[in-house]
Amino acid sequence: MNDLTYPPIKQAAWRVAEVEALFALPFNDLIFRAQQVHRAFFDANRIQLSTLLSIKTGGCSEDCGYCPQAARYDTGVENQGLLPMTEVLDAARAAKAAGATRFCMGAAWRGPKQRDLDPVLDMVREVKALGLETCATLGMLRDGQAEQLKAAGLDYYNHNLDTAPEFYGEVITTRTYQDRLETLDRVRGADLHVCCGGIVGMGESRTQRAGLIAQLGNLDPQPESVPINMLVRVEGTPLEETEALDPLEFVRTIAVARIVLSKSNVRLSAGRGQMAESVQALCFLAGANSIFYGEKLLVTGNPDVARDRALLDKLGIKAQEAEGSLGACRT
Ligand code: SAM
Ligand code: DTB
Ligand code: SF4
Repeated sequence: MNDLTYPPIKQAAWRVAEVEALFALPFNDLIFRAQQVHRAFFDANRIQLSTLLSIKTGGCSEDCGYCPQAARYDTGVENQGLLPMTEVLDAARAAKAAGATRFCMGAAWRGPKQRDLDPVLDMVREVKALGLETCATLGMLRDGQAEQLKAAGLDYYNHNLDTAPEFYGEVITTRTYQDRLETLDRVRGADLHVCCGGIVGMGESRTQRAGLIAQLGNLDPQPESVPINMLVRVEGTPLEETEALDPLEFVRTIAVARIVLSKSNVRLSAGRGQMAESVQALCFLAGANSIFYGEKLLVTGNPDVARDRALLDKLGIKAQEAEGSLGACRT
């Protein structure tokens, strides 16, 4: 059994039952433990800001039940081919000027073909040259592709496990859990930083939320960055009518992620647009130390920059600055 007290001593793999035991703690005890872990590894009043840009939108062949960009669901998303370099660089410059330290380029692909990857490599080079950390999320990678991204200057690759293995088949059938693990292996093998998390509020059970976090915690090494997304329920997707997750259960999920993934940046990701500021503040208290920053996620909305700045000011939270931002999660 893992020691649930401070300091966290983790020798063996996380078992789902251990992670569930964290979820079952009284709320105040859970948050207290998450704060202790958070403060052992991070400045508790500093967060990292990542800005997303959809560089290729819609028309995706996959069937991810949450996703507005899957071609098979009628969600009103307008398909758009790969953006020209100038638009990507304008967005990256604006993100940097607004205070983001990382720029994440997302593409609605099952995975990139070589002819898709070549222009993305150029984008990575140019965005990196602006002095931003670079991240890409392009779907499944084949042998050699992660190395090409690394050589172009990519810092992070985002590829999510999304949910527990036991619930996964209810949400996605066009790629397996194992496919995802293999892409993560390729990313790690190319010495890229791994950004890997999931989505909650898709109708999974608490045990399955614990299952997702156990999976993430047992990646070896653990991912440097862990996005925890609250499902954005988009009209036309199979998950549009899913019952909303209790916000306090979301806060618990963040706290458990913080305890299990003690040295990772835990990102309070999609869903902030629909989330009360008080709930976001509880997420920061529970150990979230990163957000998506900027008016848009990929195709859905996110709080605007002025609103986020005001919230951070109210909480006395400072944005991480560009230099040294990799250090905090590489200890
Ligand atoms: N197409 C690539 C892939 O799926 O690997 C990369 C982009 S995809 C949109 C990146 C991630 O966004 C998904 O793995 C999922 O975790 C998250 N996501 C997509 N739609 C979402 C939604 N409606 N609510 C919350 N998260 C979502
Ligand atoms: C992640 O975990 N969340 C981001 C990013 N990685 C690519 C995407 C969230 C997407 C939310 C719905 C949308 O706008 O498409
Ligand atoms: Fe395609 Fe990615 Fe959306 Fe799945 S999550 S449908 S792979 S864009």
